Amino acid sequence: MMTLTQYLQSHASDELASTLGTLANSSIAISALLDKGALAGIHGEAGNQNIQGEAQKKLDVIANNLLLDALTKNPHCAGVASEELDDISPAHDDGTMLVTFDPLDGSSNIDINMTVGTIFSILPYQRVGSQATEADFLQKGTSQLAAGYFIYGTSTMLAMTLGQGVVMFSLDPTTQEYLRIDNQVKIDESATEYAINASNYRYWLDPIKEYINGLVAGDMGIRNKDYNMRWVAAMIADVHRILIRGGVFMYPFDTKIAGKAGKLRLMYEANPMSFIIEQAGGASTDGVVRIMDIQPSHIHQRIPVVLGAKEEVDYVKNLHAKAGILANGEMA
Ligand code: AFP
Repeated sequence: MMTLTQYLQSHASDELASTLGTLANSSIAISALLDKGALAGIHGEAGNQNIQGEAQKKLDVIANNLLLDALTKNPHCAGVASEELDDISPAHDDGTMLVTFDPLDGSSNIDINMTVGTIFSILPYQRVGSQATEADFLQKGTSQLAAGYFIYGTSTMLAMTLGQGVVMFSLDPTTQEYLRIDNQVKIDESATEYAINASNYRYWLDPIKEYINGLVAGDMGIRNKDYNMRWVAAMIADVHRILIRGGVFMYPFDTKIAGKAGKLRLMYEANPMSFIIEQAGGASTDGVVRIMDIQPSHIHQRIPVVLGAKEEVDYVKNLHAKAGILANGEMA
């Protein structure tokens, strides 16, 4: 079986391969800590809040520091931005890569022994020779050189794209090496499974209410077929399920918290996952426009997300268009 190192040697530039290698090594360390669990003292709160105002779990902080430390030591890395840190961290002025990451997506799952993961996105650095600033990171998702996630589930896996399809690896616990298990991950255009946090129903806009009403009605409603529902509360796990057996995932615009356009972060969650999903044949939108075409306005920007099976994503987009929604919930 092909190892990740062998794959990167033949598919990526030296700089990209080295950056991805650093991410992979950090993921192996995070995976080992998760395996030890309570015995490694990683459960519970760290006692701080991140920039998003969310309580940080101990392992959030540990994983963040591990990645930050390893990436800023990599000479190819010009700067790093983490979901957990207020500001970006400049690294090597001569580096050619910028890395954004969510060190532990789904961190509320740690204490209940359920799936979490690390999401990453690699962007080109355009001002080699100068110190990286936040503005350098504000590139559209279409600029990504690579994106992916490490999922710490019943086994540790990596799903990744370099812009030529999606490839999946599994961590061999004996050799501590990632081995390729799938070279052509594909998502069906149609779906019978959806993922949404339905407790937010009363805060959604009408097109999402109408869409979910149709799915819940199953073969007695407008969609004329039954749908199943799953919600792991870790985007990483919901996206992984979609890559394996299809479906659609949503964290749509809601009015729960004034001024917040959805919950998920454009640079750490939405863009990397959109790159993966599109490269596997799926689609991704904020309800109105393609997520990877959105010009980021700031590093911690939030965005509504609907991604997965193309037919379902198009259906949701049509409902938004019919209702005259222009962008992020604005009415025509
Ligand atoms: P945490 O990393 O703070 O647990 O958030 C995970 C997440 O951003 C995303 O991975 C989930 O899909 C979503 O939040 C779950 O949100 P709800 O708790 O509102 O269901």
